[in-house]
Amino acid sequence: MTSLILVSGFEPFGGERINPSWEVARALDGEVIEGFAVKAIRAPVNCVRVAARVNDAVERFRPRAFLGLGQAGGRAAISLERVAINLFQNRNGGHLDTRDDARTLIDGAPDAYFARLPLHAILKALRRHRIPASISLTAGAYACNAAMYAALHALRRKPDVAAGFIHLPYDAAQAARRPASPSMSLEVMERAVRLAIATIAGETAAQGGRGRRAPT
Ligand code: PCA
Repeated sequence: MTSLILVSGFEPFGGERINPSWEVARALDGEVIEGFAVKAIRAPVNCVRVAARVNDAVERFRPRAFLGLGQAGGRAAISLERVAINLFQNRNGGHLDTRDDARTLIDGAPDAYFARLPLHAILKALRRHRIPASISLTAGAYACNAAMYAALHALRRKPDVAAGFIHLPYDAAQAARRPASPSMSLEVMERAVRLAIATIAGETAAQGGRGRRAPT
């Protein structure tokens, strides 16, 4: 029996022509990976709007797992995000500056959620396939964090549904315009996300009936 994994990617932003997260999500759309059928959704780069889009998609598709993808230009490796925070600013960069305009994403909701993904198992699978990867302690406070937070919040009463977020580097063509920036080919990123989904599927199958998913 196939289960559905919802995979979100973002539209291009910041003057880019593509966003590797959407390129990977759409490449995998419809594929069945270890019994998980991929349903890709394309999200807007706006914290409030992406949170609503993710929440609607979780309600509509009732997925067995959620994996958000986003572009983290400047990072050299596939980043497996561990934490999503209930804070947003509609500005990329990660620094809370003197304007201090960060706001609560969902009023009354917890300050943070931890990813509910087998992060260490995914990390091992990626390294075994010689793909640079690491676990990241911040998804920032922009639209990617908002997507991850919204998914974990929407699924808070469904602890057996895996949910989390992966940041991807620039793809090689994007980095050609900034030769000092690290990059990765779309093909390798696609392989990485496929491996992550296979690992999530394996863990979900093993989990079956074992109850609450432990944080990794
Ligand atoms: N990256 C941004 C938002 C959309 C995207 O692909 C982020 O890291 O928040």
